[in-house]
Amino acid sequence: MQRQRVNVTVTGAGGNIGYALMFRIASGQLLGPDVPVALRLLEIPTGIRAAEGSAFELQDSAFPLLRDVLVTDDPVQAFDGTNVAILVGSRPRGPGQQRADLLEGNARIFGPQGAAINAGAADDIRVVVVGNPANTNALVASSHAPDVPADRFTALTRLDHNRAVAQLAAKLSVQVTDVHGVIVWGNHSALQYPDVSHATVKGRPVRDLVDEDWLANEFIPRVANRGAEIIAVRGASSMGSAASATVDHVHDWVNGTGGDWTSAGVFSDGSYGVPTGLVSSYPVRSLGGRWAIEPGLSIDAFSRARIDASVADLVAERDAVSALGLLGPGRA
Ligand code: NAX
Repeated sequence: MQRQRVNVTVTGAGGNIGYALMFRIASGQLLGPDVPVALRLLEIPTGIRAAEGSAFELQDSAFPLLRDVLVTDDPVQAFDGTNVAILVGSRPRGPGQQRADLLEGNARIFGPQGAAINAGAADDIRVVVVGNPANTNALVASSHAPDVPADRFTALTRLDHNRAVAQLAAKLSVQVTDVHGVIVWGNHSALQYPDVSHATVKGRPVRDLVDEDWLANEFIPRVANRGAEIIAVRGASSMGSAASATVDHVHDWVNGTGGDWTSAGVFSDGSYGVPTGLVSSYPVRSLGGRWAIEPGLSIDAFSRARIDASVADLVAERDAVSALGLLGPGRA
C-alpha cells in the first residue's frame, strides 16, 4: 500500500545540484519506494526558465511516485505545507568578495526562507541546507523560524563524510561498506575535520592501518579540499555527489541510520565542547525520525585541536551575521 504524499521543496532548482537532485527525489530514492512526492521548485526569476525546463523533463520521465510539480519564485508558495525543504539556492562568492559579503548575501536569502518556513511549512518540516556557507545559512534560517524546533534545521556535511569513507576505502583497498565510524566535525569549510579516531575497517582500527603522516598531510586536506579538486579536474563543481549526499542525509533522517552513525550539521547542545546554538557537524544517528548526537566518544589532543579550529570558524561566521543584524529572534 502506498503511503501519504510528502511535499518536498527544492530551492535553486534551476541550478546544477537542483537538477541532479530532482530525478532522485521523484524516483523515490529520497523517501522510499512507496512514498508519493510532490515537488515545489523555488528559483529566482533568472532561474525560473531552467527550473521549468527541468519540470518538463520530470513530466517526461513518467515517475510513478511523482504527484505534482510546482515551479515558483515565491518562497511563501514554495514552502506552503512542505514536509521536506532542501535549501540549495544560494549566492556564490563573487570576484574579490570577502567572507562577510558572502555571509551577508546569503543571510538575506536564508532569513526570508526561514520566515516562510515558519509561516507555512507542515508541522513535521525537516530542513537541510546545502547552499554555502551551509552551517551558518542553517543557523540564519532557523533564527527566523522561532516556531519550528531547532532540531528540524540541519546542514549538509554528508558529502564530506562520504568523501572520507571513499578515501579510506581506496587507501586500504576495501569496499566503502567495510568502513565504519568515520566522523566529520565542525564547519563545512576547508577547516572541517574528517576524523578516523573511531573508524574501523573490517573490525580493525583505522589508526592501526594508516600512518599519522598520511592522515595529517594527505587524507585530511584531500577530503577538506575535495570540492576544489573536483572543480580543477572536472571544470565544474560537485553536483552528482552533492545531490547523492543530500539524498543520503534526508533518507537516513526519515528512515533511520541503522547500525552506524553518520555525519550531519545539527544544532549543538554543548556536546564535545561545541558552544550551544551553533550548527556544527557531529557524529549522529537517526532514530524515530530525529537526529541524536553520538555521546561519549573519546577525543584526543590531535582531534581536539582540529575540532576547536573548525568551531572557531563557525563562531566567526555566526558573529559576522549577528553583527550585521541578520539573525532573527529565534535563536540569537
Ligand atoms: P548553481 O549556481 O548551479 O545553482 C544555484 C541556483 O540557485 C541558481 O539556479 C540560482 O538561480 C538559484 N538561486 C540563487 N538564489 C536563490 C534564491 N534566493 N532562491 C532560490 N534559488 C536561488 O550552484 P550549485 O552547483 O547547484 O550549488 C549550489 C550551492 O551548493 C552552492 O552554494 C555550493 O557552494 C553548495 N554546495 C554545497 C555542498 C555541501 O556539501 N554542503 C557541496 C556542493 C556545493 O559546493
